[in-house]
Amino acid sequence: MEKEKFYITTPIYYPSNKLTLGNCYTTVVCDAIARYNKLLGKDVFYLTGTDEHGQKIAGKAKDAGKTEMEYLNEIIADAKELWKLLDINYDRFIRTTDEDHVKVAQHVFTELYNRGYIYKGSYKGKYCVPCEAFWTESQLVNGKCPDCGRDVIDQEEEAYFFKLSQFGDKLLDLYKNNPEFLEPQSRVNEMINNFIKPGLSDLCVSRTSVKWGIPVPFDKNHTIYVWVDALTNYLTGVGYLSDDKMFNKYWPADVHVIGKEIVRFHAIIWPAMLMALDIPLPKKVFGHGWLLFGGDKLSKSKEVASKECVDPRILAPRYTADAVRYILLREIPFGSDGSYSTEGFLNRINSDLANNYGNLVSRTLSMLKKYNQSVVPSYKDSNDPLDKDLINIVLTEEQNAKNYMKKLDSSKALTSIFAMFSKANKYIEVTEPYILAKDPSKKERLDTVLRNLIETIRIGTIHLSAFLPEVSKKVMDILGVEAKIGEPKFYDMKEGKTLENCPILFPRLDVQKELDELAKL
Ligand code: ME8
Repeated sequence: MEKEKFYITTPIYYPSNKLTLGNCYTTVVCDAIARYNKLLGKDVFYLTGTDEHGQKIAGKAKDAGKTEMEYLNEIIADAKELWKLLDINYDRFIRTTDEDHVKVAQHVFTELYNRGYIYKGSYKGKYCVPCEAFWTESQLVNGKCPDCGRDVIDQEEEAYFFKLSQFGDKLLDLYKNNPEFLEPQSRVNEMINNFIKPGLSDLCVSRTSVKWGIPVPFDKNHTIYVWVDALTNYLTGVGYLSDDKMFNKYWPADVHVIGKEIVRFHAIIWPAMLMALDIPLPKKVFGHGWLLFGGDKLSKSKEVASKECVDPRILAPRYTADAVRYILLREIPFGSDGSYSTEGFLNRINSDLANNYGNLVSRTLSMLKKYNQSVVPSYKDSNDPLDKDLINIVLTEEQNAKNYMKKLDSSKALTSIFAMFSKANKYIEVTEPYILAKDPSKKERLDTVLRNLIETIRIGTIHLSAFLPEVSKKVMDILGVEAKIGEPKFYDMKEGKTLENCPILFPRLDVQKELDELAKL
């Protein structure tokens, strides 16, 4: 039987500077969703990459005394290193300077023009001469250029426009008929009230003043507006124009995961472009909230004012990729904003990873070694309410985790998985295997208790492997189980198998000492 496909994308990030922990957030969330869908047996394609055109990048390269490509290649190399460091398992890293992408962006532009959706007009705006950039009135800061703070002048240039104004009703129908197209629901109201109801204007989609861009193929004085160029990456990434078989398999995307500030590009401009091209629309756009640092959104151009350590290049080697992934996935209720603090991060490592999960695995395996020579024991179906309660919670939370992941909610799914581990730790306290071990007549009961613990670790860890791949792999290797979510089944371990002992998974941290050391870095 052919596997069900699942195509997921992150935004393509601006490589104007090194990527931030904010960019890591979306990439880690998408990685966990991609891995989870693989566990469910789907054929997954995960696309991420970089959005490399525009005046800002050209300016940055110039300031650094480099060509655009030299400047970009360094940042892209760093981004790829970062994704390796965080165990990101993407299928393609797309760059908008890739040859196949340039072709797609040019084809899309020409096709929209041939179909009568793009026309030539003139663009009036506020222009900053030194920055060579147009701004709208609302982008200006105290009437000056938001980038350099200098005066701007009124300027007019010849430009192409996309007939976005024709799509208001079609977009309203789309949101109405497909309530799952844009989530969370609050973003739909934002789009309708802030953009569609006031009336959509035609969109300027070419510039003569921006040189670092993809040329309009039939009018080489113009370059294609960066957002039109950028959005088409989602088509290029799965073989549009280059590999029909691949494109027909993966398109339409199952979900574009993006930050809430770029929802209007994905939920208004992008579907309008696709409708004009007669290409099926993505099934879902999910606009998540922001990771806040001391109340502020972190961005590439802004240093974090507080003394938080927010560099994943420091945090991941020091505390493991899994720990960084965990805090990003767990701390922000999906769809809303959430605050990051280093102290919160370190406390979570201690409470959830070391005390809850790490402790459960190490206690269980050391009891198994001590009381059963590390051999997986048989079990006896009992009517013991303690067993029933444990099994019931594990199977219920497993189903909850699956349901949450269907809604892309890794934060809640992790809460469910960790609820299994907490329950198992409590189960140790109430069943007291260390007391049972003292009485040879209780051997059968001891075996069942140990077996129940191992099965709980097995089930929880398989789910956990989408979120924390490194530590889960260690544990799954010890148990000798495959990373696969099948039909729910509590007893599934091979009896009689000898399990190796487990190294300490997450050492407990001295939070104050770590904070002091991080502050010195
Ligand atoms: O917007 N919290 O690129 P970009 C959560 N090139 N997510 C954050 C975040 C934070 N503090 N900071 C960044 C662009 N992000 C365009 C996209 S797509 C066709 C073109 C994440 O480098 C979040 O996903 O500014 C946000 O939408 C994205 O990075 C912005 O990345």
